[in-house]
Amino acid sequence: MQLTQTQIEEYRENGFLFFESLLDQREITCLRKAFQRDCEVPGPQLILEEGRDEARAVYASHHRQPEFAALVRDPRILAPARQLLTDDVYVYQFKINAKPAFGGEKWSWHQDYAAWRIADRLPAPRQINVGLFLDDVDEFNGPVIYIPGSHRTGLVRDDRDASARSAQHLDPDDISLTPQQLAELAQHNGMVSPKGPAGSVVLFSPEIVHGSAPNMSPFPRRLLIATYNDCANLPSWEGEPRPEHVVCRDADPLRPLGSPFLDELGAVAA
Ligand code: HL5
Ligand code: SIN
Ligand code: MN
Repeated sequence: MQLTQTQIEEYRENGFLFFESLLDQREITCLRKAFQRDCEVPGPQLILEEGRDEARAVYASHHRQPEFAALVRDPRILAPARQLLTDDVYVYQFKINAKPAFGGEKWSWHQDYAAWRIADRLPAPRQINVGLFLDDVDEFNGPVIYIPGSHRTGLVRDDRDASARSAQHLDPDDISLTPQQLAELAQHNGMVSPKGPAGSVVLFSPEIVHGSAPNMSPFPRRLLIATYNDCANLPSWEGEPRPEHVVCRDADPLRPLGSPFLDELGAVAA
C-alpha cells in the first residue's frame, strides 16, 4: 500500500489519517482471539481497570502472540509508517487499550511524545502511531478524539505529575493538559473523532493532542496501537530504562511481508 501525495499532505497538515475497513472481518476475528488469549497471560504487561478484573491495557502482545508479530510487518500497516517516517523503522511500543463495556475508563488529554521524552529520553518525535480498531467504533464506546493540527506547535507540556497513576506504564493522567490549554487548542482547531467498523485504521502523530471519554456503552472498544520509531532515534538505555514490554529493545529495521499477515501465519502453520 502506497500513500498518495494528497494523503501525505493531509497527515502533515492534520496530524492523523483515517482508513475505513483496511482489514477485513476474518482478520479481525483472528486478532480478537489472539488478544483474548493474551489477556490470560499474567504479568506486568497486563494493566487492569481500577477495581475490576478486566484489562485496561495490555502491552507487547507482539512478543507473545504470532498473530501480532506478523501484523506489525503487514504491508498495509508497515508500509505507510515507513513512507511517512523513513525506510528503517522498528516497533517502539505495542499496546491494546481495551476500554471494556460498562465503564472502561477515560484516557486523559495528552501528547505521546511528552511521555516518551520524559520517561525514555527519546531524542525526537520521529514516530508513527498506527491505531487499528478491533471493534466497531462509534460515538458511544469512547472513540479517540484528536485536535487536528495540534502536532505542529510542539509539546504543550514537558513534565509529569509527581504522583504516578500506574506503576506499569505512564498513564496519560500523569502528563495531561490543563483544561485551559485544551480549551484554547480546541477553540482554534476543533476536534475530530474518527469512527468506523472494526478493521479501520488511524495513523497519528506522536505530537498530536488526543484523549478519549469513558465507555458507558454495552460494547467494548479494543484499540490496538503499534508505534514505529526511526531506527536512528533510539531512546537512552542509561540509568534505569523502562521494561521491555513498554519500550521494545529490538531496534532492527522491519521489512514488510509480501502479503497480508494471515497468509504469513498460514505458511508458518503449514
Ligand atoms: N502509556 C504510554 C507509555 O509509554 C504513554 C502514553 O499513549 C501513550 C501517553 O507508558
Ligand atoms: C492512548 O492515547 O494511548 C489512549 C487512547 C485511547 O485508547 O483511547
Ligand atoms: Mn496516546
